[in-house]
Amino acid sequence: MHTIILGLGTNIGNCIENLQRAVDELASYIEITAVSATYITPPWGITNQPDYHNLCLIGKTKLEPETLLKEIKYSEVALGRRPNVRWGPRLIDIDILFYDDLVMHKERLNIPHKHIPERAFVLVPLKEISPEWVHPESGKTVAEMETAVSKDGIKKLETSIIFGQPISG
Ligand code: A4P
Ligand code: MG
Repeated sequence: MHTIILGLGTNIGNCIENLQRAVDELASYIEITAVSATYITPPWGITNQPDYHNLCLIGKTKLEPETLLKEIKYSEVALGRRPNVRWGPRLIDIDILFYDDLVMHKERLNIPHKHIPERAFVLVPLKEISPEWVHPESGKTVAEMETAVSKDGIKKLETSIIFGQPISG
């Protein structure tokens, strides 16, 4: 089994519901072992768009990286994502942040995800669930990277996303 870390973001519609549905969908092919709290974060990249809700999760999977990306892209569409501009508003965005300690740079798949060290919206939730994870290219831990970024405007929400429990009803 491989250990993977995913980053989820949304800034359209009912963001908590979007994240819960995404986690439920991912649980159909990833064994989720930890989910961070949800954080409200200022938009990065294109700044004139609504704030995001972000979280990170850790999971285990047998899927190879390309197959995992394909599944994730299907999931984004199944959850209702429509094509949009790069870094623009989205119903759900699921990024592969890390895959074991793999380093792989291809046109359609970069692991680790390219912008991790610059993004508080990734590092703040990630530090909560995996502070000692080491970036395989820089050798820095998540906690070290998180200390180096501005956390301005980031707020932790009290509502938790439920995972690893039988769906009732
Ligand atoms: N791709 C390459 N590597 C990966 C990877 N590790 N994981 C390719 C997932 N996808 C990867 O992604 C475009 C293509 O990237 C994919 O088809 C895949 O082949 P996309 O999700 O379709 O497009 P995108 O998300 O608009 O582009 P990109 O460059 O992935 O943007 P990001 O980095 O995902 O940024 N601000 C806040 N506060 N919170 C956010 O969550 N998100 C973004 C999107 C911008 N600003 C944000 C947030
Ligand atoms: Mg993306």
